[in-house]
Amino acid sequence: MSKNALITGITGQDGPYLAKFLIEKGYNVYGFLARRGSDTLWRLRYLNIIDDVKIIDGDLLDLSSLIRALETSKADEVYNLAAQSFVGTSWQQPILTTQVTGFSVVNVLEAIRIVNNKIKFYQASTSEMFGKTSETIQCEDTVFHPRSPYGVAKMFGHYITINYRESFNIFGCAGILFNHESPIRGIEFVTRKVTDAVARIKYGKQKKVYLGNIDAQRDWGYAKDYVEAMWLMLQQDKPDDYVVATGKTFSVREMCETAFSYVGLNYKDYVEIDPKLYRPAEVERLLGNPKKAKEKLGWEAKTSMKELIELMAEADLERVKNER
Ligand code: NDP
Ligand code: GDR
Repeated sequence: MSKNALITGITGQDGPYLAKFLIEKGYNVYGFLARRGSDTLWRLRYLNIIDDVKIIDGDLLDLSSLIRALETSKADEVYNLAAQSFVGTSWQQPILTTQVTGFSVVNVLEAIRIVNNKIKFYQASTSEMFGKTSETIQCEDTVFHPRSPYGVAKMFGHYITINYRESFNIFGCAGILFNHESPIRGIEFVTRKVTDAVARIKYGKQKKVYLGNIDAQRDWGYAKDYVEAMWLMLQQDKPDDYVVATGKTFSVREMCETAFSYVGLNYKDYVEIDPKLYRPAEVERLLGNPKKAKEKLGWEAKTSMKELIELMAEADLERVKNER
């Protein structure tokens, strides 16, 4: 019999990639959808899965809607991807970020305890929790030192997942994912901001792109590769936590160089620094060690930073070309 999966954050970047992956595995996929004033389903259309995902209305802040979603979907697996996920915004809306990205995780876990504590649970933890780390390469045991309200909120989600595993025997796994991107990445994140700008500059629709700290370094992978790791965690005999990363790090500057040279341009002619885009506290460098995921899950990243940025630039060139 096919399994049922409920995905929160179905309208974000990762939700649709995970939904597509699970549909291909034969799952019945339910998407938990927060009501917004405008249409937020464009990514499901982009991946051609809009008719294959069953939508259930609800909000992470509303426990009753989570309980109803678990009952309606008869979920075997829950992937909690919903969050206020933009680090920059978390200083402007720290309380909302704490509630949605942090406290809401306990709502999902409580709903599981109430409805069926055999449901397997995936929590979207993050490398942002490492923050101001002194380790040159970060693994599951590296001490956390978050630098943003977002990172702090995610730490709550991380530890409450571990706590419900230890307290109530819930099959809860936290994936500590490093930055992952794709052609459907939100435009506010730096990779997509740059690949979109590259396309607009190439077609004469934009002159410059304004960035903040371009010396920050990140371990960037492809979202399509990373959703498989989420699923693999829930297929193991025992719940556990895993770092998911490529094991390579690049500066924002190097990422810009890659994106602009893809269309034959020099990033130095187009990138301007806007000090307003500097963050109140920066995470200077992240580099993940995916050894445990490789050994225990048999997972490894398939896409390099260069391949990723080029496929994103290609998708943005196509989009901008077709714009009226
Ligand atoms: P996105 O920001 O693209 O998506 C976030 C999703 O959460 C959206 O579907 C959004 O809905 C939904 N959401 C926000 N608030 C609520 C709410 N109150 N109730 C229900 N749904 C809500 O994130 P990604 O897809 O990039 O990331 C998925 C998860 O993984 C997030 O938790 C993120 O923090 C985490 N993560 C991401 C990494 C990355 O590099 N992408 C790395 C590590 C962790 P709407 O569109 O309607 O606002
Ligand atoms: P991050 O991603 O904060 O790592 O969080 P983002 O792409 O926003 O920033 C990466 C780095 O680039 C620097 N930067 C800029 N960032 C943005 N957005 N815009 C700019 O103009 C700019 N200029 C320089 C940033 O300062 C930073 O150092 C992402 C999110 O998906 C989180 O939800 C997730 O948990 C982490 O990745 C892992």
